[in-house]
Amino acid sequence: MTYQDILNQKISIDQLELIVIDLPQKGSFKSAIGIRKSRRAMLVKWTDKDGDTGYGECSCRPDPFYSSEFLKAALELTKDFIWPVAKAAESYQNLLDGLKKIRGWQFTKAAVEFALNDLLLRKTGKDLLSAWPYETIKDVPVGISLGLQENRAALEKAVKDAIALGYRRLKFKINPNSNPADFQWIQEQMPELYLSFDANGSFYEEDLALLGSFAEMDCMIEQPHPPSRADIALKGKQQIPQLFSCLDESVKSMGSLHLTYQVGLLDELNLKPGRVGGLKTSLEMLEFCREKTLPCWIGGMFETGIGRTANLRIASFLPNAKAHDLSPSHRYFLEDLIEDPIEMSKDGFVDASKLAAAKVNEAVVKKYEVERLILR
Ligand code: OSB
Ligand code: MG
Repeated sequence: MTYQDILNQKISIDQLELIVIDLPQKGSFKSAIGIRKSRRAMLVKWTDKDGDTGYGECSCRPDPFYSSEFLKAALELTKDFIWPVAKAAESYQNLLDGLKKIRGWQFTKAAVEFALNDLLLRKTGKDLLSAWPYETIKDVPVGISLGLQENRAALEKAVKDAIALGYRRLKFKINPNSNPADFQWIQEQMPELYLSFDANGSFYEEDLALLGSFAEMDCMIEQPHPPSRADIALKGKQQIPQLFSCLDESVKSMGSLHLTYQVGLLDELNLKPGRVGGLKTSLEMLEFCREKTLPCWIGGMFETGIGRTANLRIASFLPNAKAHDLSPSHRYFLEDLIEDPIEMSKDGFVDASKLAAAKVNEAVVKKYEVERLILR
């Protein structure tokens, strides 16, 4: 089956289950967005007329502080606007055409597309990814995203622990209260470690001087400015020529990918398949990055094993990525929702050759379930 065949084959739907889970985290995580202690997410379970099933994970946050999309509203949107589209869809392509009419709501639309793709993979052994005509790599390199730390000692400990665990890249959350001097020792002691920062859009015009001090460190800075403030981003690029900017929140669609690249704001792409609206768009973005030789890697939103598995499979199509924000299950959770938790080797790789459809542990899902809506 070719890629096109997958998009065109006949599909059906009997019911769509929206399952809200609240998965406890091992510890809290602080960024410019806020503090997080558990992972609240919506799982989408698609059951077709033969009783075959597939899962997708909606990885938007419970609040509108990363993007405008938030969990409660994702449920409403799915119930009122996605369900009718899914019910009427006769093919994968049909579903995408229907979803296209819904403006925004990328994470929510993506969850439904991923559920269908997962169903096809389980049912036929073929999905959009296995039909994607490019080579994959076996060992996917993994990086860690480290939250804002209370003080220098905590930061030192976080760095040492992450290095000891084998992570291939360390990404530090920063905000305008962060001090570049707190990070300089890392570069001095470990010159081979490439420094990355993530500001989650927290730097405004009055913070450009501080951003400049960070940029001087020869590092990558993810999403320096709010996604709605291209004006500040353009100024920042003008005033800080050495700024190497990786975009996350700003790239929500093919259109914003083209635009940010064209105007010179995009030096590297953090591709979150949910944020850009789904799997097919993600693959189009990989194609774009390949053509432009634009560095690209897969980002994370603290996904459970369901979302991580799908994201890892996409990451295996990026042979040149330094590392992805795809840390193993035990990094955030005491217990994951899948049968075989994602493991990372001592030198920071996840074996992607064995990845297929995630085996969902329904008992664990039940344990952490807080709400279930059945649409039929
Ligand atoms: O900005 O990359 C981000 C998590 C939630 C929301 C935004 C971001 C993140 C992360 C976590 O950095 C990365 C991960 O899932 O390991
Ligand atoms: Mg980010």
